[in-house]
Amino acid sequence: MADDGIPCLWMRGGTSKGAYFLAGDLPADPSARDALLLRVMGSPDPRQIDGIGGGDPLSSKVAILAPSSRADADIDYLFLQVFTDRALVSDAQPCGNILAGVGPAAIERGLVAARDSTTTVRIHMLNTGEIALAEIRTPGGRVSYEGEARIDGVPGSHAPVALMFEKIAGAMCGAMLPTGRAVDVIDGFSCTLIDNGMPVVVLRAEDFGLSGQESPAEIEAMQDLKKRIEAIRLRAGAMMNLGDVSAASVPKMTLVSAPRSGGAIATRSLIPHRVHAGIGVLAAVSTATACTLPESPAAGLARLPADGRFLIEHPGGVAEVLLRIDGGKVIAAGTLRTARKLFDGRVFPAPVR
Ligand code: NQM
Repeated sequence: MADDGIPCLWMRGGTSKGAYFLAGDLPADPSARDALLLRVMGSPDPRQIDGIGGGDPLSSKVAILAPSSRADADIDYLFLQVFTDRALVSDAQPCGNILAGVGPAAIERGLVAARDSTTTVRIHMLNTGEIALAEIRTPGGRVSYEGEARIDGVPGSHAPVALMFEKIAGAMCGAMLPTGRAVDVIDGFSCTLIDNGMPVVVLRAEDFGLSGQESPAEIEAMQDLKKRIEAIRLRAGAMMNLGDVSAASVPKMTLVSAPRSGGAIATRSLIPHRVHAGIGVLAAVSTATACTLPESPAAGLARLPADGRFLIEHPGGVAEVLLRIDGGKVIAAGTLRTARKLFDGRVFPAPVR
């Protein structure tokens, strides 16, 4: 199948970019599929020069779409992180940014029939088994990417993609607080091990001698800091029921500090070996949720919004997370993203080496 190329949509979803495929266009066997995707993206190679990946975890992502295997969803969506510098493809995390492109891609590929004006797509996220609802603008029954919505980290304005998540607590770790505690101490550092859609370890930046306002490049240059954080991550992964996470892209490590720009909390996120230019969607949901737990190291720093609109400050601006809280518990979460079709064609994987 690869000699003639493989049908592929190249899309921006939120602040990430990825290749969107139909499951039927890829090998059914996961190891054959992953080997092919490494050749599509150009991995392993930090620059991914012989593939379509962008040499960065945020632009080395894959979405695989299929008709839904569940009656309560329209489509199945499998997210795969293709590592840049390692021959590794991981399904061990979801991705809320690439999710923003899934509804438009499903309509473009005829998996979901568009209605006039707006189409709600119910997406079964195979990585976690949870459902997300995406509202797509479809005037005249076609996807429109044009609009007035702005998200930090993306120039210009685009059609809004509203995303709502239900029952995502413990999506990957079995429980929102997999250790049963809102605070744990690892290597002397207080942290919250939390999974409200994405496994995240929330730590105070000041405990590492940081202001929390350092740039991603500054943090990436701090080798000792990265080693200490990786040691905590490996222990946290086991405590979060994720097993040995040495080759996994979760948990994410989020350093929090007091907000500086009117938001709820300021963040710097290691995902886990590069520093995010912003923050992931579901990682932001997990971090916002940690802010609501009085014992969490985040709670003492956070400014909680009265209306559930958490502005999560990050290196590129803010990400807005909407939390619906009932009786002190987060019962639903949402966010606003945008997405855009960048290229529709056939991709030609590098030959087997
Ligand atoms: O947390 C990057 C991204 C992500 C993941 C990462 C994401 C999420 O920004 O839902 O979107 O943390 O690897 O695309």
